Amino acid sequence: MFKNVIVRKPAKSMVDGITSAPELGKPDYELAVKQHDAYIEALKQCGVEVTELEALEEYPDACFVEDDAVLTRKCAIITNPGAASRNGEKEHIVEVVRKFYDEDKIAYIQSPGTLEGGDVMMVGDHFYVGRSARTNEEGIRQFIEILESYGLTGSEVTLEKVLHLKTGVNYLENNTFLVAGEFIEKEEFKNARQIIIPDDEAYAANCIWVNDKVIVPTGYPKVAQAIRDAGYEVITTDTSEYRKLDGGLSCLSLRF
Ligand code: CIR
Repeated sequence: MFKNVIVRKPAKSMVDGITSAPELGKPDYELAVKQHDAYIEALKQCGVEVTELEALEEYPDACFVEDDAVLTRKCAIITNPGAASRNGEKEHIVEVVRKFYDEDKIAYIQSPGTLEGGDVMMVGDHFYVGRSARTNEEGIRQFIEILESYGLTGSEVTLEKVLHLKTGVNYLENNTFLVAGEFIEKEEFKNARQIIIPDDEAYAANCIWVNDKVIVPTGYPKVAQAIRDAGYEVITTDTSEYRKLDGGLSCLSLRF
């Protein structure tokens, strides 16, 4: 169960955030703020306490807080984002992380290692880490070493087609994974209960389980129904403006 969630308000500069899909157009900032408020409401319906951080104008992608830290039940790991324009976000996330974790329980990924939280998927005490354009081998090595020092484990997952691991696979607890595209056939997830994401709803592979409810992006009816059929209560919330920046539901929060 999660008790806390950290989010960061989108900055006006978000319209200049990194995107691989410029054809979707620039995000509408006012709408993004409304969607962020609705996202917080959805989280509150799941019974968590939400800490909302101020926007950081100098970092257009800083609302995607998930990439800046990995918060586990035993320790916090401050990442070293591989995207140059995002790297300094880590200096800001550590301030709030210190409110929840003692300094001796906070570890840091160091250069030349890079790692972004969007590449980390927690499955109980095991953490799958995607090796991506943002997360490198050395970052993964350090990450697993830190996990092991706290009695946790980690393993690398290769990925080819998506930005982050959790762009394509997410864990809904109860041995159940949402899997899209290249992840459907992966050894790691093959023997689990899979909810397969159809290609035309691929963006909705990024849903979040929060205390037995699953938050699903608005506009992906097949995925929402499949998750209901698997026995979960579904809450939908619109993330259209974040999608324009390759961002999904998980990216917008740290849940712990
Ligand atoms: C980026 O490219 O870094 C942002 N525009 C989107 C980050 C999405 N984060 C995530 O998947 N965890």
